[in-house]
Amino acid sequence: MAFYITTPIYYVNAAPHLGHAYTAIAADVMARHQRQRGEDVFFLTGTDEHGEPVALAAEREGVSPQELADRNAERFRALMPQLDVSNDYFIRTTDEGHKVRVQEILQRVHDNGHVYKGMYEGWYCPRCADFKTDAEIGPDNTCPIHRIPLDREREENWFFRLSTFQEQLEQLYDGQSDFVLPKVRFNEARSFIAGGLQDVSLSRAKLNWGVPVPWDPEHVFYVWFDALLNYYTALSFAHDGTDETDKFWPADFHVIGKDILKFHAVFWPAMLLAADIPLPEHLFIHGFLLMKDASGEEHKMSKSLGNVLDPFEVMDQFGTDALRYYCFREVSFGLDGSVSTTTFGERYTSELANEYGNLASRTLNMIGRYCDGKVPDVAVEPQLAADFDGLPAEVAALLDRAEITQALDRIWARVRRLNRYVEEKAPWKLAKDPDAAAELQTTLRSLAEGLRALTVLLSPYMPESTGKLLAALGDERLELSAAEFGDGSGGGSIGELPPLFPKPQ
Ligand code: ME8
Repeated sequence: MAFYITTPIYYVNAAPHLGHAYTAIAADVMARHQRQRGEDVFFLTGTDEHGEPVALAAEREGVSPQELADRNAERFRALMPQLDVSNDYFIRTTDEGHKVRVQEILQRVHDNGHVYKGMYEGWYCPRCADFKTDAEIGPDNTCPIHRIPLDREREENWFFRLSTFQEQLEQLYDGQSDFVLPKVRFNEARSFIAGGLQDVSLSRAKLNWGVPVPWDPEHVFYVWFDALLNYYTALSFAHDGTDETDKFWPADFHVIGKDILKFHAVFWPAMLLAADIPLPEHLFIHGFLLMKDASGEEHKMSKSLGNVLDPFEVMDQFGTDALRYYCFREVSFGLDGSVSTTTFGERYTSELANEYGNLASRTLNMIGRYCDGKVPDVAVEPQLAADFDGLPAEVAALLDRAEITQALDRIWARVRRLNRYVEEKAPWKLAKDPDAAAELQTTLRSLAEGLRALTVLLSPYMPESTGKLLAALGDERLELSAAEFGDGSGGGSIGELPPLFPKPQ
């Protein structure tokens, strides 16, 4: 079965920050989990390079938009392997293959009668590239996201007849309650539609940094339609010479932040309907990572507000896996939540180093010391097995709804369960009692098995450290079925385990 997942494509107006890394890691956890289930996964990320956000930033820096795009796209592309993000392709909207497909599809939308020329007048945020509706305008005509004054725009544009899709979109939402997840965002999109849809600009006459409109080359396409189409166009040219659209479309999940809900939950399905293209299965809309600014107030982390946690610095200090773990443990995926270097350090020490890292090293040390480095070939403890029963299926069901934090919490509860088991059994005491030899063997076999089973489930979250631990446990299978407690066998030799979460530099 094919599974197709995407992140937003990021603006190349500035360098990446933790907010961008966050969505990429989330989609990566889901992609890796689906691969564990044997799905044929296509995972797409990339950069959004046209439109005002990029043209204006280039002007400020005194370089051409293409130069700025080339420089910053490289930084986003390089970020992915550093985050251990396993994307199958990295699309840039300046890719020739993308531009050609955008023109083809939007020409079809035009030919299908969904386009007309008209005059736009209203408020516009050049950073969001968004024509704001009345309900989306902050105090004194400012952008509530970027906190900058909105521009009053008046220009002749090509319009997309969004209003004519009102009923079809209502039917979509009424018929598919998990089209947008979580529920709170579904309701937000549904009420935006119920509020009445107005036609939206499809082209800009004022700008030349974009994909030219084939039937009116003085215009370029409004950047949002060019950008949204990346999810569809990439499949036609990502794998040189093979068009994989039929194999992977419709997408299973678009994972995005709540700032771009309207474009994805309203404009995008309408545009696809207009182009006779099937709709994606699900959108998952996550919240914002917040961080205190210089005055101690909490805001959305964003480059323009200057309150960003630099993912590169964090990874240098604590490692990539720690960053991947922290993002989803600290902030419940879907909600807004605050991050800080203080809570990062705390979780690193108390959870990763103490609860998980120490559990692993203690278990392996005891097997080394008391069992000659071999996992005892005896049956597992039934009581402990019962506490793991159904866990892989539970994790899979949660991740099917992109509930990344809840799935991680379930797994972590088993990390804690194993720690309690060690304390209950106190194998170092059993080792001193010749009558307890069998109990010691059962204990260490069960600990090794529990650790192995939950480590298979943790591997999409922390691919590097889990890989090292599974290698040391002598069983590197990653498929989901291998995550059943009891699926591993005793008798194998354990290997060296390097410190998984050493004291930070
Ligand atoms: O909007 N917390 O690009 P963008 C959580 N090019 N996520 C955050 C975040 C934060 N503080 N800051 C950014 C665009 N993000 C368009 C998208 S898609 C067809 C076009 C993440 O560079 C989050 O995923 O502004 C958000 O939706 C995205 O970055 C916005 O990235």
